[in-house]
Amino acid sequence: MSKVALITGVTGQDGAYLAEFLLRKGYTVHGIRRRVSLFNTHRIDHLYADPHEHPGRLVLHYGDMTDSSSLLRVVEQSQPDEVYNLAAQSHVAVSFEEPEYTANSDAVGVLRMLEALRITGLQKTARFYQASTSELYGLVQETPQKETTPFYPRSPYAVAKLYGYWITVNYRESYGMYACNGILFNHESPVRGETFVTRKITRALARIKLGTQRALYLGNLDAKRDWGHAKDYVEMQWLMLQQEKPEDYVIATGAQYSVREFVTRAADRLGMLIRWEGEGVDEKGYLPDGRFVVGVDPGYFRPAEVDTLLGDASKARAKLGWSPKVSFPELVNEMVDADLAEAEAELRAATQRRRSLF
Ligand code: NDP
Ligand code: GDR
Repeated sequence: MSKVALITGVTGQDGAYLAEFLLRKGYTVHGIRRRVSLFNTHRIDHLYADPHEHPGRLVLHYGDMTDSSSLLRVVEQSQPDEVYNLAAQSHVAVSFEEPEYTANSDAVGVLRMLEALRITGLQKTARFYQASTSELYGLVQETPQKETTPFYPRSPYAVAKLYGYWITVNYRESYGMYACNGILFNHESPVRGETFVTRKITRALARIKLGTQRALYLGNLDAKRDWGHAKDYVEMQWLMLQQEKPEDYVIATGAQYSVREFVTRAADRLGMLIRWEGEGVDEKGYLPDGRFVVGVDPGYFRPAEVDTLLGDASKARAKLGWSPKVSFPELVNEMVDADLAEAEAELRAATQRRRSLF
C-alpha cells in the first residue's frame, strides 16, 4: 500500500515541487485547490496530465483554509498518513492590505486543519508539517537565526504565522501529535510567484533585454535575504516527517545577499548594463544609450520592513543530514534563463499575432 499525503497549497510553488517529489517516491497525493475564476493549476498540470510518468496518483479537491467543513471533508476522504500545510496568503506586502483575511487563512487556517485531524481521530497516526517562516524573526534579535532565536514578527503575515507556529507546537504537546514546524528562509525557483522580488527581477530583466519592457521599479534595494532553491527545501519538508521524534527545524543556506546584488547578478547573466536611477537619467527616467534603469518606487516600501535575514541550519545538517544543493549563482542563472525563454516565447507569439493582421 502506498503512503497517502495531503498537501494544502498544492497549486503554489512549494506545493508543486513537493507533489512531484512525493509522486516520484510512490505516494498517493491529495491536494487542496481553491476555486478561482481562471485556471490555477499550471504548476501541477504536468503531474496531473501524465500519470504514467509518475508511479503515484494525484487527486485534487476543492477546499479553502477559511472553510472548516471543506478541510474536514478532504481529510475524511483522503485519510492521509502525512499532511503538509503549505496553503497561505503568502505575500508579506499584501498582508498589510488584507490583514484580516491573512489571519484567517494563515493563523486560524492552521488550527482548522489540526482540528480536522483531531475530529477524525487521525491525530494519532497522521504526521503534520506546518510551513513556518523566517519572517517570524522579523526585527532580528540574533544573527544568524536558529531554532532558539526569539521571534519578533513585523507584518500581519508574520504575526499570523506566529500563531500557526505555536498552535502546531501546542497540538504536539497537548495531544502527542507528530507535528513539526519547518522554519524556512526564502526559497525561489522559476515557478516562484511573479510578485516576489526575485521573480519580479528575473522576469523584468528578460523582457528589458528583448525590448518589451523599459525599466524596473523596486522598493527597498538594501533588504538582505538568505535565498535558497525551492526544490532543495521541499525535500526537507518530507525528511522532517520521517524522523523518530517530531521537532522544529530552520532551513537556510547560511549565505546572504541584498536585493541590489540579486539585480546585479541577474543582469550579469544576461550581459546587461544597469544604470541605477538617479545616475544621469533623462527626465522620464530612461537612458538614451540603451542601458536600462532600475529605479526605486516608494510605493513598494512596507509599513514595517524586515531588513536582514540569515539562517543557521546546523540542526538540520546534523540531525537530518541535509544540505542545500543549489548555490545562489546557480539559482539566479536558472531563474533568469527560464524567464528569458518565456519572454522569447511571448515575443514570438506577439509577432505571429501582428503578422496575422496583414
Ligand atoms: P505560494 O504563494 O506560491 O502558494 C500558496 C498556496 O496556498 C497556493 O496554492 C494558494 O492557492 C494557496 N492558498 C492561498 N490561500 C489559500 C486559502 N485561503 N485556502 C486554500 N489555499 C490557499 O507560496 P509558496 O509555495 O512559496 O509557500 C508555501 C508555504 O510556505 C506558504 O505557507 C508560505 O507562507 C510558506 N513559506 C514560504 C517561503 C518561501 O520563500 N517560498 C518561506 C517560508 C515559508 P492559489 O494557487 O489558488 O493562489
Ligand atoms: P519576503 O519576500 O517578504 O521576504 O517573503 P519578497 O520577495 O516579497 O521580498 C523580499 C525583500 O525584497 C524587498 N523588495 C521587494 N519585494 C517585492 N515583493 N517587490 C518589490 O518590488 C521589492 N523591492 C524590494 C522587500 O521589501 C523584502 O525586504 C517571502 C514570502 O515567500 C513569504 O511567504 C515567506 O515567509 C518569506 O519569504 C520567508
